[in-house]
This record gives sequence, structure tokens and C-alpha cells, in this order.
Amino acid sequence: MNAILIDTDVGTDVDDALALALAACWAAVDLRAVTTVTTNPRLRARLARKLMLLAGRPDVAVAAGCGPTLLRTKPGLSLGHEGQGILENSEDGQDFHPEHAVDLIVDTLRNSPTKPTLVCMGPLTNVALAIIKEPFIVERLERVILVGGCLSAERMGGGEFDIPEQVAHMLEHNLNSDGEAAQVVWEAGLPLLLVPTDLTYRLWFDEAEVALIGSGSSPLRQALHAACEIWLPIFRGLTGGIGLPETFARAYLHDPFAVALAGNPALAQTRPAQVMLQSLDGQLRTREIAGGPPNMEIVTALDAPMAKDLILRCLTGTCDAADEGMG
Ligand SMILES: [Ca+2]
Repeated sequence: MNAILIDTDVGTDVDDALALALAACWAAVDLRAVTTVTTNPRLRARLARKLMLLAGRPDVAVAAGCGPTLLRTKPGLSLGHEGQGILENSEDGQDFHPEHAVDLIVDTLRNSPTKPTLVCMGPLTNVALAIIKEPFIVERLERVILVGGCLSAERMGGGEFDIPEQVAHMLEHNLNSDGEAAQVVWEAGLPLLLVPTDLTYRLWFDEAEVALIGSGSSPLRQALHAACEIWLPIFRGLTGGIGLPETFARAYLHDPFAVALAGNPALAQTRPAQVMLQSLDGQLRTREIAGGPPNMEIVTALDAPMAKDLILRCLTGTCDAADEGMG
């Protein structure tokens, strides 16, 4: 089984919560630790901890990490709804791990008998700081799955939406939110696997699928459903503000896909590539250099129906079993 660590900005977009539930409940991955990053990291740690408890996984250590970016050059994204639908009172999730996220990442890697996979679902501040603090961790990772980057605006629209180049890069959150941290991660010599967001924007739960998650009585499913319902109108407002149609605002599965891929590599086609970071118009952009010496693997295609089926089946089946103490 694949040992995994997750670094997440759970709480803003709902996809991190779905991904954490998947990782906690799915037998194909062995979730060892969860660390949180970006503005309000302690609130995000409470959320992750609560999700682990709802999933019947009190054994998974959850630690809070960096709020500000590595060089404190940018405010993080926090919209005010974080925690709603999942945290019920001020005590909920407070018993997360006392160590800082960076130390939990380092200690988990130092003590792991096998090389785990690190799944990065948020800005890369914690990961960059962990590398700076303890460079040995680079050798202790089997793979680092990065959710982020945009390699094709056209592919992001999928023939359904006409997304201008600048808007496509605006929709890329993780690398853009802490460019200096991304640069550290880029240059560290890690075994990176990039899951570009222009591909994961082609994977989402429709309204019926969101409703299906809420149709179960388990507290975990109820919490996930509530978080989806809270997020979607907020996302509609955000994407409307940058000129995208209402229909674009869906429950996208960026982060759940990364977990699914950690447990089942057959969900994607990958190849080596050279991907560089470039600053343009205040944005951090990812660009593949054709023919350049590879610095990572990139996902070039994903099996959306198979991935969605796996994620949905786990969230509506195995998660129930976990709630009942059978997981
Ligand atoms: Ca995320």
C-alpha cells in the first residue's frame, strides 16, 4: 500500500475536504499525516482533524503549518466561510498535533520505513520550508504529486468554455499563491509529478453527484455535502467576477484526483518534461519547454470517468463503512 502525506489548504475550495475523506477511507493509500498551509492554518488543521475523526481515522496526525507565504510577499486566500458545514463548535478539531507542520513532515519522513508519496494540494510554503530546514527529506520521498500549474488555457476550457490565457493562469491557485516557495520546490531535485489544473478542470461532480454524497446519513457525508453546498455559490461569485459563465462554477475534483492517482497510477498518462516557472503580468506561469531536459513528470491525460467513478464510489461507500467502524 502507498504511504502518503498530504499538505493541504483545506477549507476554501471544497475539493481538499473531498480529497482528505478519500485518502482517509480508501484502502489503496496509507494516509500517515496531514499538514495545513496558507491563511488561518490552525483553523484548517481543525477542519482536517475533524474530517479524520468523522472518517474513523483518529490515528492520522494533523498539524498546522505556515499562514503567510515564504517571503511574506502576498496575502493568502481566506474567504471567511472556512470551517462552515464541517466544524460545529469552538472545540471541534482542536486536538490536532502540537508540532508545526514542517516538523511533522520532517519527522514522518525521517521515521518512515518506506519512502512515502507527498501530495501537495495547496500553496507550497510548508514544503519549501521543510526542504530548506532539512534537505535530507528530498531523498526520503518516493514521489511528490503537485496539484498546480496550467500548461494550456485551451485544454482548461475543454471546448466548452473559451478561457483567455490570463484567466486560465488566474484560475491556477497553488503555485501562484507562493511563487518563491514554488521556486524552492522546483529547484530541490524532488521526484515531481505535476497534475496541471487545466486537466483537473475537466473533472467535476455535477449537481446530482453532489446530492448523492448528501443522500447518506453518515456524519462524514453530511459534512462533505454541506461544504459543497456552501462553496458552490461562493465559487460562482468568484468566477463570475473574472468573466466566466455561471455554468463554470462546479465542484471540481483537483485534489481528489491527486489522491486517486497516488493510489492508482493507471488513472493518468504521464511523461517526462521540462516545465519552467515564469513571472508575467504579476502572475506565476508554468510553461513546458519542448525538448528541454526533463525536470519532472507531467500528467498529459487523465481518465476522467474512471477517476470520478472511483472517487464517488469511495465517498459514498467506503466512507460509510468507516463511519460505522468497519473501515
Ligand atoms: Ca487545495
